[in-house]
This record gives sequence, structure tokens and C-alpha cells, in this order.
Amino acid sequence: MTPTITAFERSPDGGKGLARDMRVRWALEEVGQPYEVRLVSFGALKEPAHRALHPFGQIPTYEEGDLVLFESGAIVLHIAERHVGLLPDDANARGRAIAWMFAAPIPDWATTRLLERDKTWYEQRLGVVEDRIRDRLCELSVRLGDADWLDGAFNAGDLLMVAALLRLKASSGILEEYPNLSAYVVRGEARAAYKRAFAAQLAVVRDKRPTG
Ligand code: GTB
Repeated sequence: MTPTITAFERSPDGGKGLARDMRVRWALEEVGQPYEVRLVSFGALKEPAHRALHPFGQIPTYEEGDLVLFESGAIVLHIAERHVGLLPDDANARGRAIAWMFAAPIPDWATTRLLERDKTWYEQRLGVVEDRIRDRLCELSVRLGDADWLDGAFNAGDLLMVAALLRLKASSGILEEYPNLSAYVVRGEARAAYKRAFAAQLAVVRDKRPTG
């Protein structure tokens, strides 16, 4: 059965691939699973029909027969568990890949900048967030070393980690302080499946752009 995912009708990032449907598209492309996309307006996100799929009124969601999922990491795990290509066969290696999936969230610099800018404690908070990001990236950089991927062949852990780092790269210059992590992200973006997913989400933005 062809799954249907949801994505923004008008993504605020203008097609930079930063909204979380991108992770799901990428996972589906990696395993070669065709999918359909239902575009949702900001208004419709908060309507009961969408909230029945996603309790917080957000994208992405994933529908496949009777199954409805929300939360991009859980959706990627579901896809990875049901198809070959995103999780290793070996049980221990699989466990480690899933550990990296859970580890992927990096403190969000962009959210602090966007949502907390008008607070009196903003500068102090930004400094704390940046310190936490640098601590985490430093540790991640040491662990990755000169390997291509976090644990052997590319897997779902890398997919979510690269996606998290891409968000950071788009919003701050911090990632560039870690050359091996920058190169890791470039390797992720160079994957054919990533490129197909990126092109698909960009096509939504281009289709909506007024012509003439
Ligand atoms: N933890 C959830 C998941 O991973 O699925 C988070 C889902 C989420 O944050 N969804 C956002 C959403 O639906 C879109 S991706 N927001 C609408 C709302 O809450 O009303 C977050 C996002 C939005 C915009 C950009 N951007 O413009 O750069 C990047 C990321």
C-alpha cells in the first residue's frame, strides 16, 4: 500500500528542505518506497481532521492503511523497520543505529532566535544554548573522527543526525567550526535519495509560486 505523508502547503523555509517532512521523504527514497503527499495549510493543521492524525496539529504525518503515525523520528523508524536499507541486519548494529536515531536531536539555535528574541534574558539564553550545541558537536566530532558515517554503513541514525545538523547549518555558523561534521553533512546531501527528496519538496514551493 502506498503511504501518504503530510507536508506544508507553503513551507516557511521556501523550499530549503528544513521542515520535517524532508526526513520522511528522504527515508522513503532511501528504501525505494513510492509515497503520496497531502499538502496542508497552516489553518488546516489545527482543524479537527488533521488533529485526528497529529495531536499537536503539525506535519509530518504518515498514513498507511489503518496505521497513522506522527513524529518524524518514529515514522523514519517505522519505514526503516519495514524495508531493507536503513537498519543493519545484525541485532547489535541495529540497536546502535536506533541509539543514534534517538541521539540525533541537537539543541535548537533557530528556535531560540525566533521565539525568544524579545525576552529580557534572550542574550544570556542564546549563549547557554550555543555552549550546549558546541559541547554536543565537539563530542560528536570526536566520535565521528574521519569515518564517513557514525557506525559503519549509512543508516537511519545518520539520516536523522544529518537532518538535525542541516537545520543548524541553515540557521547558524556553528557547524562550520567542525570540519568533519560539515563534510558528514555534505556526504548526506550528496546521496541520491536525499537529492530526490529535496527536489520533491522544492517542487511544492515552485508549483505554488505565482508565474509571470
Ligand atoms: N517533533 C516533531 C517531528 O519531528 O515530527 C516536530 C514536528 C514539527 O515541528 N512540525 C512543524 C510544524 O508542523 C514543521 S517542521 N509546525 C507548524 C505548527 O506547529 O503549527 C519545523 C520547521 C518549521 C519551519 C522551518 N523553517 O522554516 O525553516 C523549519 C522547521
